[in-house]
Amino acid sequence: MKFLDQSKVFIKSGDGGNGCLSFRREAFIEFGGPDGGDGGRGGDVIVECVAALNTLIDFRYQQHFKAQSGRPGMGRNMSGAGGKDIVVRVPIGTQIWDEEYQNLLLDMTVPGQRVALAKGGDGGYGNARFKSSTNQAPRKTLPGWPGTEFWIWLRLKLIADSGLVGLPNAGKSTFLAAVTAAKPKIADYPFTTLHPGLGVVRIDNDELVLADIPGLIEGAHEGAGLGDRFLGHVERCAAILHLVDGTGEDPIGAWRTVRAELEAYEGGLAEKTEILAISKIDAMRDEDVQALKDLFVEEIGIEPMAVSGASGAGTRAVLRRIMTHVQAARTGQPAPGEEPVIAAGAPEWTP
Ligand SMILES: Nc1nc2c(ncn2[C@@H]2O[C@H](COP(=O)(O)OP(=O)(O)OP(=O)(O)O)[C@@H](O)[C@H]2O)c(=O)[nH]1
Ligand SMILES: [Mg+2]
Repeated sequence: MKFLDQSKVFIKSGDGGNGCLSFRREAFIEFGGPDGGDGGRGGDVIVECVAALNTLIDFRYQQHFKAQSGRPGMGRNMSGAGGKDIVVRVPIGTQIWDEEYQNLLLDMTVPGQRVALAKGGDGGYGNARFKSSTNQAPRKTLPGWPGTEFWIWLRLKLIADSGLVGLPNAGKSTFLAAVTAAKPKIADYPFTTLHPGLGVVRIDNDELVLADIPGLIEGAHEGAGLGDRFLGHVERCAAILHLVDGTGEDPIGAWRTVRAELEAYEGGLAEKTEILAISKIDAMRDEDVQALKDLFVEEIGIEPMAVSGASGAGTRAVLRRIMTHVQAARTGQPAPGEEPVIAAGAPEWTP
């Protein structure tokens, strides 16, 4: 799937309605007068930042956003109705650039943030406005002011919904490659991944952004290996997927090492929901996978899931579980039936 992270969009605010030319004429009323009302204001084009979106994919189907024009004024001093605003909903992290891609107009970073990008034109005056002592019957009205129109670029810097953590060689990049269209470098040596990579996972008609983070090793918070400087990319994640190589020598120790680094990192990562999964299960016997699961339960009180990026086994279940957390985070509700895996009551351990 090709991932769209920028889109060109045409916006136009509503024209103002024309002012009205009208005179009061009623039986038995001797002196009518001008009573043409003003035109209504045109609608604005409003950009709104929405937490429930994470791609610009919708702009592939709609590139034109036009607000409604104001209605003309009417007799009896009635103003025309204002035009309806149109709202362009964009994901968090969307930047809005001018047509030439030279000037950053807006940076949409806070859910609920709303900015009127193009104001609607004002309505024109009706002739009632032009009545004066010297002109009791003005025939002058003003047309509505036109709205503004221009092209903009939307550019989305992806923000990960979930991040992959683990020791080097845990199989993080292989997992990302298995579940997204991303093509990270994969190799049998530590620190293959030098920079975070992102991919979009499509599952059950929804999508989420998954980040592959360079491996952590003991002392990463002090700069060992590639350090923990990339963990900032997962600070806003709804859940962390922690992969532990099931074929490794000491999976429990591997888990502890990475946990210790997450705890030492001061971005609140330790409090995030962690989904723990044993990786590379295609290279393990079923009974060994089960024995390792049991060992995790015994040692740290957590039952891990089991996946293989190589064969795809277990990936769907893991993604579904991540998705429940992502959806919950988007709606602000706790994930159904899910407690954070690292619950407050989890057994103590010393790294
Ligand atoms: N059998 C098997 N091998 C795997 C699996 N996932 C990864 N590997 C192998 O493990 C090695 C490391 O895989 P990567 O995906 O590069 O690991 P990583 O966690 O991204 O490593 P770093 O980027 O160095 O942190 C490679 O040789 C992979 O082929 C798997 O599910 N099954
Ligand atoms: Mg990697």
